Amino acid sequence: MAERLRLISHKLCPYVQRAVIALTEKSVAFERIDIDLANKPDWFVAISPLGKTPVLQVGDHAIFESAVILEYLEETQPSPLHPADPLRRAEHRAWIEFGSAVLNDIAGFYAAPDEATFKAKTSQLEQRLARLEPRVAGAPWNRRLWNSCRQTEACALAQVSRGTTIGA
Ligand SMILES: N[C@@H](CCC(=O)N[C@@H](CS)C(=O)NCC(=O)O)C(=O)O
Repeated sequence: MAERLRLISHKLCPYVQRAVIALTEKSVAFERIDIDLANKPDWFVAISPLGKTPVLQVGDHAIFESAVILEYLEETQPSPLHPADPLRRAEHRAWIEFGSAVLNDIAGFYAAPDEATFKAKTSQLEQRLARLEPRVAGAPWNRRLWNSCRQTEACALAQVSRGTTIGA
């Protein structure tokens, strides 16, 4: 019998969303448990070496790091998300790594302690998104998604420029 999957999550964590998207695309049943990262439960600290979400519990095993969780799901669940061709698969993996860098940039952007850092992070993020845009422009599913991401980014920028994030 297949092991039950539990995704230890935080409601706002974008790394969790990666795992949720993969599980949803593969139509895999899972239980989601949202925790408070500002007050991490002891059981979570015990299973999460880096103290970060997501963690995927598979029976008695705990898999941490979102990209590793994605690889595990790809190897064990139906409906492959990677292409079969090794070269294209390598490209996918490389862009997943790029996605990790973008998520880290976004975290630095939200957490910028001062205006100079905020400007530097904004510029870095814009450069990353400019690099990404041609890769996603032609794909059938993602024009709407991309537009919504740009809107989210614009909202975040507007929010921060109003001073509701920095120093809040
Ligand atoms: N490299 C990790 C990053 C995960 C991460 O940064 N998660 C954040 C929430 S979005 C977290 O748990 N932060 C809590 C902390 O660092 O104490 C991954 O890809 O899973």
